[in-house]
Amino acid sequence: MTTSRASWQRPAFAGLGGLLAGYAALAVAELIAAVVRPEAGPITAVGGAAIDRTPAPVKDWAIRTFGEDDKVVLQLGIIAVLGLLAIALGLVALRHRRLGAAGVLVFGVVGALAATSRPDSASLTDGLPSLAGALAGAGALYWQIGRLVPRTVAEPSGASPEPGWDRRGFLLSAAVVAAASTGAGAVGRALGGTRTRGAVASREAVVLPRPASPAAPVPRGAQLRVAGLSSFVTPNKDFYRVDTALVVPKVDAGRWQLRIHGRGVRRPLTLTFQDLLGRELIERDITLACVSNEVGGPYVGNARWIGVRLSDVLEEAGVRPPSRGGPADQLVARSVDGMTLGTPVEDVMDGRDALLALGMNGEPLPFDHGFPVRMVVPGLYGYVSACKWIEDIELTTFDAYDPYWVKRKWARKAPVKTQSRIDTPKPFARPEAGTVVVAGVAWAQHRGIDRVEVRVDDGPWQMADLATEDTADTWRQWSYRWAATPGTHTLTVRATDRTGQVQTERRTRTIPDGASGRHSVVVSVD
Ligand SMILES: Nc1nc2c(c(=O)[nH]1)N[C@H]1C(S)=C(S)[C@@H](COP(=O)(O)O)O[C@H]1N2
Ligand SMILES: [Mo]
Repeated sequence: MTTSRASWQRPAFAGLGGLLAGYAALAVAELIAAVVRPEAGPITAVGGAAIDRTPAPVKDWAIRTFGEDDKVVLQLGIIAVLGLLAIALGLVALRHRRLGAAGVLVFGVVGALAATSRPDSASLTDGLPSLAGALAGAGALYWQIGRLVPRTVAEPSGASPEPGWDRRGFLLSAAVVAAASTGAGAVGRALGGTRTRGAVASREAVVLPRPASPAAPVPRGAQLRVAGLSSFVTPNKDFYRVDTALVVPKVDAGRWQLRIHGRGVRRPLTLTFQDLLGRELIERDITLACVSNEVGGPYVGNARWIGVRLSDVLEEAGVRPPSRGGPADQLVARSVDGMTLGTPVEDVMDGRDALLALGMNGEPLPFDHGFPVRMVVPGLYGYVSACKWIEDIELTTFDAYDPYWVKRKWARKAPVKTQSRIDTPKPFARPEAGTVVVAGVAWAQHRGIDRVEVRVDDGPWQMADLATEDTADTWRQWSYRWAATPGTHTLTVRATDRTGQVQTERRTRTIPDGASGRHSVVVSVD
């Protein structure tokens, strides 16, 4: 009675069994990861390991193509590949049951290696989630496929034995695997939820004290009224996010500590969040920019930060900059997720307002932007200064240590390049002939913007109107009233900083120390 079963059914069921085994593996792995460490889950670990190994040009391409969705795309990609491999292993298992199960284990080992190789991986226990998941997956596969193996049914009549397989048995085992995996996944998520609840509660409990040194109000003239122009202060929800974290670290401020140690540190310090809240706080407007920002790109934003002056803390620890005989020229900041960023000690102690920031635009730092504490240094790209979720500062030298991005071919030192961007009109806009307001932003943090000019096609450079400057550490809006004539035109912008440096025309890639060149926009005037 079982021989008439359509021949496609066994392979189809084997594929389904493979998929469910993969599901079981991931669900059990995530459950164990919720106990061990959320970042040690296989998708996060493999994704993170992939990010660590992605060559800079590919990473740049991904950021360009997928923007801030790059992480979602990566994770969906991993899941899709794992799904296909799981189906394949199901089919292998149909022929060689042990081999299929062993294949699942191999993936477990790969996941475990990825997890323990991450920079934030403190111990071998990070391999546990993948290994446990693989064991569960291998077991689930072996068991389900067992139902698909033909049994030799002895016929009472003595006729030739009829091969049969247990369709109901398979469907039952598949249902059990699916239900158990869903249950494991749900428990894992619930456990993960309690972990993050403490961090969320600690953030909600933060009351930012009044800064001893408040920022002056933003001058009224700093914000031009032009539709389509970036707002002078970037709201937190719109602030760009660039980091390698597939799971945003949720740190409980009550347990957070920052250690300051290393070469030339005469008094090593360990500071709690309360310690920082109790210190003299300063408030500053600082524009942050990413080295991966293309000319005209979106990875730049301006916020009002509250925090402790980093140089105050360093001086208390007995640190002297190289210019005053200090032995350390590099400050390496390390985050809870193992990221390392290296900043020149000279820069953070030269009088600029380098911050250990606790607040952003009037609220505690959002988790995405580094709660509870991050660094912000005016004038330096984020990857050499703006460590989010910071927990350790080590004084060392540039000779002795290369941080994360430098190991990946980015420059050791990276001051922000003078840049400008046209926000409006947008590329390929079709404005009406007549007066068209061209406007945008320009930045040269810590030097300040002195002049912005606009050129139409190959015409002469025309002076744009500058908005009032807030500080030399912030970007500056500009506008230009263009008498637009019908036809297709190219608008180009260039800025000059207060050192007299004109934004170069020379186009470079973002690697190794930031894109240069001028932003232009093509429009056709009706
Ligand atoms: N822990 C950690 N801090 C980090 C990064 C990171 O990947 N991990 N990325 C840096 C980079 S490249 C930039 S440009 C800024 C971006 O800060 P934002 O996401 O708050 O805009 O954070 C910096 N700090
Ligand atoms: Mo960046």
